Amino acid sequence: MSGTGFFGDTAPIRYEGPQSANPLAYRHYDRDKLVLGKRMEDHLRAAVCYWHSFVASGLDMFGGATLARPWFAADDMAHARLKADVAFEMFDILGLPFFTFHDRDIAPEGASLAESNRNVREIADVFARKMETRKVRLLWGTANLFSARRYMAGAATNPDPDVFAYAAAQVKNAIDVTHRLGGANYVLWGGREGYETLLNTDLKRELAQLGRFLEMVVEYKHKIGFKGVILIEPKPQEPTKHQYDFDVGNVYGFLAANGLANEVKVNIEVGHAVLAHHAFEHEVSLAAALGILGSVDANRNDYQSGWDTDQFPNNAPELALALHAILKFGGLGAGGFNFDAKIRRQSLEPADLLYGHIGGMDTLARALTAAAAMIEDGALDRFVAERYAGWDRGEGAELLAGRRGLADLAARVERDNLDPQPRSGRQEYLENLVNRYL
Ligand code: XUL
Ligand code: CO
Repeated sequence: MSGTGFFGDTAPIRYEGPQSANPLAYRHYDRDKLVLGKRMEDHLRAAVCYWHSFVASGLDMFGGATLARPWFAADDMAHARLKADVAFEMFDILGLPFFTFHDRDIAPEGASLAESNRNVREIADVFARKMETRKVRLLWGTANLFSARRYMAGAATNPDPDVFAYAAAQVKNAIDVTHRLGGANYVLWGGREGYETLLNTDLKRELAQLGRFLEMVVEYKHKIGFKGVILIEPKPQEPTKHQYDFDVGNVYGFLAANGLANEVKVNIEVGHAVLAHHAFEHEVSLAAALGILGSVDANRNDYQSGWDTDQFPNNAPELALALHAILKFGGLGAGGFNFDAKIRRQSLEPADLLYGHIGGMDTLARALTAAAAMIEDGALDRFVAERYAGWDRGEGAELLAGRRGLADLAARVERDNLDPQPRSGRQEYLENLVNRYL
């Protein structure tokens, strides 16, 4: 037993292969294994997230905390340090390459924003020291602009410009800290950037405020030389009735309208896609097509309750289709797979945190392996390429290049008596093909 002793004498989790019955071993996640010429670890760039693992207490809408953690005893700096110690012990045990956090996850709120920001910087110093002797890196940092009462009517989209200013001061500090820790990205999730009712909401103003806020974030990033990617995380609703960053399509429109489509990408969460009535692979494919695919918040939702349940991923077929889209796009670049996932409120033991992450990693590894097989075999991609081949040559290519107009086409169709014959879309054949890789 070493350090805080929270995880007892648990040894670092190792890859033991699919036959292993050891619940504290990876059965599919083999970090050094080459997949399409790249290490599994470098494909997935998995991150442990601070809030679900070290802040969530098991509280739900009907009941209070169920998880007893030694660092819950007081909301002060000493307990924030203890929490950091345990967090890094878990990073060591899991051997995952990244972590993520909100400012409020890591340090207590002070009597003023100056004090709160100072607390965050102090714990970031603790992180920096721990990172000197470890390989673990920061995938992204973010600011919590949704829990405090002051943000109940929004942060950037608040009717009161003082709340906008307060949020800006908090975000500046969070970007500074992310920069200082070498973060690969910075995330903005607008949980309160929306409305409860249009009866009290000036939608046009709020969208303009949100645009200006994002512009300020991008300006500041360049000013300090932060090289990480700015990411927006779409979510349609919850906590508010409607959130402006509804889904990938909405975020793209917002970025394009504000001239920021080349500056900002998206962090796509599986459960949020489900809440927006999209398949996860739809959101990933759309972001890839629009050139804004940034990172992934890996989890799964309970399809029955319809809530944002943030469960650990265990649906390899669902993730395999998204990973196929990601591999076709050329990978996530600076992004990765952050486990925006928490253990259930009856999962009381420290080991439950490990089981959640181990299962999540094995699910991602299985999905990656299946997606790589789809790419290597090439049958799926060949089918689609063949289906659209007409657009690569002759009149199809001329059309896209803008060298034909309505009148040209009308003349040609009538002259040649054109009568296009439909071809099978072969959905069942393709579904069977996908099942061969899983
Ligand atoms: C909330 C959510 C957040 C963001 C970061 O649904 O996903 O935890 O990932 O603020
Ligand atoms: Co998330």
